[in-house]
Order: sequence, then C-alpha cells, then structure tokens
Amino acid sequence: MLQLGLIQPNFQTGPKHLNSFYLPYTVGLLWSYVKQDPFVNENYKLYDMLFRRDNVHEAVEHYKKCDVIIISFYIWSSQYCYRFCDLLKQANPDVKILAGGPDLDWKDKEFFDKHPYIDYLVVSEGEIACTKILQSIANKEEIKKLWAEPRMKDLDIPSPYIEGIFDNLMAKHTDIEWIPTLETDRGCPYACTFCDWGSLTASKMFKVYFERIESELKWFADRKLPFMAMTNSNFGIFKDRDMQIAEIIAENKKTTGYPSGISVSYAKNSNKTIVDILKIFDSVKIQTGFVLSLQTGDDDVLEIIKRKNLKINILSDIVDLAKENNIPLLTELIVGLPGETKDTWLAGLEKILQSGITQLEVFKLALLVNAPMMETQADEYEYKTFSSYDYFYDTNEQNILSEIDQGIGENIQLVLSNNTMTLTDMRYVLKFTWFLIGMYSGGVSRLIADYLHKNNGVEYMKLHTDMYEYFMQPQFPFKEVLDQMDECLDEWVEQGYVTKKLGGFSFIGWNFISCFTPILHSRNIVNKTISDVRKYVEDNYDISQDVLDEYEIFTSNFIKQYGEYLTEPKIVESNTDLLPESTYQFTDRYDQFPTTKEEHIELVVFGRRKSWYLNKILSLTNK
Ligand code: B12
Ligand code: SF4
Repeated sequence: MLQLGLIQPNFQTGPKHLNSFYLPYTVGLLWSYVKQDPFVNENYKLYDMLFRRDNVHEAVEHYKKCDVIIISFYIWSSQYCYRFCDLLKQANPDVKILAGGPDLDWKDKEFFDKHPYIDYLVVSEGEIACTKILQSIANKEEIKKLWAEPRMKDLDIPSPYIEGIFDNLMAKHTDIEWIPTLETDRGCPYACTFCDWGSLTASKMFKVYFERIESELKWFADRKLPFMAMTNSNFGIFKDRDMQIAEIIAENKKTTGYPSGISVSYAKNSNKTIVDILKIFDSVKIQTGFVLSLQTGDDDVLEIIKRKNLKINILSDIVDLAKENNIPLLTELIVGLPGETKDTWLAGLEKILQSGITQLEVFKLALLVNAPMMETQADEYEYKTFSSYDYFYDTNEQNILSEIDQGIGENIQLVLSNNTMTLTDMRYVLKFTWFLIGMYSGGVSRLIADYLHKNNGVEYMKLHTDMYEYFMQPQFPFKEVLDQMDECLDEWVEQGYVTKKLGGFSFIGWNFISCFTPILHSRNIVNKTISDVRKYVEDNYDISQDVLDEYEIFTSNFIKQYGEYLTEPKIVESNTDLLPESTYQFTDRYDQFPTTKEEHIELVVFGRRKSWYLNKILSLTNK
C-alpha cells in the first residue's frame, strides 16, 4: 500500500480564545473522490492530514514516510507549501508531490525549474486529474507533469464529512472549534478583472447534488459546529434551490442552535432573493451581514474592471428591501482600482452613503496570480506594489517575523499607487476612509449625518471631510492615532508588516482601516466622541438643542458598549425630527453578551461585517 499525505495548512482563524481552524475540506474532498476508484482504493492508504501551520521541519519529519503527497496552494498557504515540498523532497527524494489550487502560477513556463520538488501540477478542478495521476503512480507509469482536465459537469462528488475523512482528526483535537466549508455549486458567470474566480475556465456554474448538501448541513449541526464558510460566488443565483438551502440551515439553527454564523458571497443579479434569504437567516439570529460587493462607487472604474452590468449596482432597489427588513447593508470596496482617483473615491462614497448603505469594508487592491488584471492591466495602469505579510484575516502578528525567517511568510502583492491615484492621494484616501468607517459605520455620526443630509442638504463627504480636519486637532485622541498611522504605513510598505502600535493595537494590514471602532471601545471614549461630534455640529450648523440632545441619547443606545448591554428590549421616545417615528425599540442584534472587555473588543473586531457592535433600532409607532 502506498502511504498518502494530505496537506492543506491554514492559520488559526477568528477570535483567539475560540481556537478555530478550517477543516481541510479541499484535500479531504480529493481523497474521498479518488478513493471511489477501486484501483486507487486498493493501492493507497491515508497516512495523515495537515490542517495548520505546524513547524515545517517537524511536519516534514512526520510526512517523510509518505509515498505520495496531495498539497493544496492558496494565497494564504503558498510559501509554507513550497517550503514543505522542498524540504520533504530533500528528506525523501522518492516521494511524489501533486500540487493544485488557485495560487499556482501554472502559466509560467519555468514553473518546474523554479520548483523542481513538485512532480505534478494540476490546473483548476483536481478530482479527475488526481485520480489519473494516482493510478499512474501506482502503475509506475511515466506521465506528464502539467495537468488540466475539462471541468466536471456532473458534480456528483462524495462528501469528505459524510465519508468520515475528518473523524480521526476531530477526535484527536477536541479542543478545536472546527469550521467546515460548504460547497453547493461551482463557478462564477462574471469575469471581474481583479478576481481569479470567474476566469474563463470557471465561468459556467454547476450544482452539487442537493442530497449531499442536506446531509452535510445535518452533519455540521449534529457536531455543533458554530460557524460555516460557503464557497459560492453568487449564493442566491439559483433562487428556489438556494432559498431551500437557507431554510435548511435556519431549521438546523432552530432545532440544534447551530450554526450561529456563516460567511457567504451573495448573487449580484437577484436582489429580492438575497433579501428573502437574509430574512430567513435573520429570523433565527444567524450572524451573516449582507455584503453587497460594489468594489467602487464610480461607473467608469466599474467599466474598467468589468462589473458595470451587475444588478447590484442598482442600489435603490436593494437598499429599500434591506431597510424594510432591518438588515444592515455592508459593501466591500477596493481602493487602488485602475481609473480610481481621490475625487472619484470620495464621490463614490457619497453615492454609497446617500443610497442608504451604512457599513463599509475596504480592501487594498491585491494582485492575484491568475487574475485577468495581472495580464491585461498591470502595465497599462502602472501599478506600484508592495508585499504585505499581514493581509490575511488570520495573520498571527506574533509569528510574522519568525515565519519570514523560515521562508514561509505568506504574502500578497498590494497596490500602493497607480497612474490615477498617487501615493499622496492614496494615503489621504486610506486615512480619511479609516475616519469615515469609524464615525459613520461605527455608529457615532450616523444619526446626525443622516439628519443633516435629509434636512439641511449637507453632503456626507462635506460633513466628514470637515470633521476629519477638525478632529485632527491635538485635543482629540485621533490626531495621535493618525500620526502613528503615518509611521505605520511607512513601515508597512517598507517591510510588509508593522511593529509599531496604532492606537494601542497591533497594526495588522487587513484590519487597520476598520480599527477606529475598536479603539473607541477599548478606550471607553464612545460617549465622549458622541459629545464631541455634537459640539462640532452645534458650532457649525443651524440645529436645535433638542435634536442634538436626542442625537446623543439615541446614539449611545445604538452603539453596543461593554457593560451596557441590552439584555431586554429598551423603548426610547423621539420628540424631535431627528428620526421619523415617535417610539423606537432598541434590542441586541445577536443576544451575545461577553463577560470580559477583551472578548467584547475581539467581537467588535471580528463581528464588524455583521454589525455586531450596533444594536437594532426598530420603529414602533408613527409620529
Ligand atoms: C472559502 C473561501 C474563503 C474562506 C475560507 C478560506 C479558508 N481558509 O479555507 C474565507 C472567506 C475566509 C476566505 C478569505 C480569503 N480569500 Co478566499 N476563497 C474561498 C473560496 C470561495 C472557496 C475556496 C474553497 O475552499 N473551495 C472549495 C475547493 C474544493 O475548491 P477549489 O479551492 O477550487 O479547489 C479545487 C481546485 O483548485 C483543485 N485543487 C485545489 N487544491 C488541490 C491540490 C491538488 C493536489 C490537486 C490535484 C487539485 C487541487 O481541486 C479542487 C477541487 O476541484 C475561493 C473561491 C473559489 N470558489 O475558489 C476564494 C479564494 C480561494 N480566496 C481568495 C482570496 C484572495 C481570499 C482573501 C485573501 C481575500 C481578502 N481580500 O481578504 C481572504 C484571505 C483568507 C485568509 N486566510 O485570511 C482567492 C485566492 C487566490 C489565490 N491566488 O490563492 C480565491 C480563489 C477567490 C478569488 N478572489 O479569486 N476565502
Ligand atoms: S469578483 Fe465575484 S462576481 Fe466577480 S468574477 Fe470574482 S467571484 Fe465572480
């Protein structure tokens, strides 16, 4: 029997105390698929599977007994994987290594010269190629090194969960909170230039069998797995079927209490279905913010990145539906896209806030190895990039240095500037957006900014860019933080990670743009900042004291602050025209009440996409 090792290393994920790891679904799936073949099943035995970034030398020591390795390369694990393969081949020159996954530069003609320790590289889906390669290895046949099989139209793929592939692993690590991955379909019909997903080969969508999904969901709920990652590019695109899947998930939550949270990417063409799905999740308090992936608010930029015709860009439609149902809308934006300037960025933000979207998640543009942008737009737009080692949600800041030293520091190429956004503009955009996210999305300025916009015609960007200048004065804590941000950004670009602190927190690439809110919460200055905003508005706008008083009361109830949790609904009357109705009810969105401040802050950070730190406001009576 040939011994087979499965390698899919991942970072620990989510709040640290949960000790969460993803189950290595991809390699588990490949194994459960290939062993359906009787010949493979007779000739191979599963030796072990690596799911986390164990010390690479120890891992090699353990896996060097293997005859064959199946290893999966994602952007968050590539460097570890290359190093592992290199060391493994040195320790056991006879081992055969099969590599696959989205982070392999298979178009590079020199790939095998650069990585001689890799024996076979599989492009795109791996099930069929993997079966053939394993058969040939067992038969000692000479075969080609680069494989690309046509995509499978019939996704009758076995489930590694149901097949028990992870049973031993889970039994061995009972202290881990496992996160499963659910696949209900494959592919994406679009081809946004920055993304590696909808590239031509993956454009057609195929469905996984419903029975498999149903039993996997039951398996997750039976094992009380609290969180689940879905692989869909467009969940909701298959209206009836995806609604049915959502209903099963909600039913499981109702009967077992699980899952309590999911991450998923929603369809870009069927707004009504998505809201219906979100209502289903919301009715059973499953934590899943509604992410509307606009990427930019500018039409010309949308054209350049090939996202112009997506229905999500018709904002009024979806925002009204979400508002009616009290669902917070989050949009993902990318800063540094081709054609974007400082002015188009600000105008885009204005358009987005005016449409009623309140939550913003902003990424720097990353260049992915197989994304069309790398081939067609990189030269034209003169990107300047830098390597960032801390742009993965799960980056462990304590380990960065030692991982870089060991040659396994995972990194991603981020755009620093391009020919439409200079370095200076980029810096302003990052700092101002940090302020806006903290003030508006974090809930501090929301009610008063909405009021001023509606009643006085004040543009959101006018109010916030002016407030940004005002709050930069030394008497406010933000000045110090923004000065630190300048230093942090310099260090980040120079070495790809930051050792300096930002507002008392470690500066982590993926998180710095949203760290205003955790800073306010950790320093207990939420109410003070609300008062400061009141003072600013009082001094600069013609507005009544009653409205300002009410702004303060409503906002301090709106923001979920440590030690002031709403364990029961709270009724607050409105006697001014700050809000349209006369009676409002405040409730906690998820009934989650941490007992320590540390846990509260962690949830502010990790729950930001789901508006964890904002209470729900429900209007009870008309004025
Ligand atoms: C689930 C998911 C996540 C989850 C969970 C990630 C995790 N740690 O497991 C979350 C939401 C956290 C996430 C986050 C991010 N993700 Co993500 N994510 C995905 C997603 C939707 C599905 C991946 C998956 O598990 N699919 C199921 C498996 C079975 O399918 P597969 O990966 O395609 O694998 C097949 C083939 O590749 C091949 N194969 C894979 N490995 C091997 C090995 C061998 C030997 C063989 C033969 C074949 C083979 O066979 C498999 C079966 O056919 C993909 C998009 C997609 N649909 O591919 C993006 C994707 C993987 N993510 C991507 C990115 C960029 C990110 C982020 C960096 C985004 C960001 N800006 O923050 C973050 C960083 C993650 C981190 N760790 O911090 C990119 C990666 C590009 C790259 N070059 O690697 C992808 C491809 C999406 C994209 N935009 O292009 N992600
Ligand atoms: S960004 Fe989303 S919609 Fe665009 S190609 Fe990628 S997965 Fe598809």
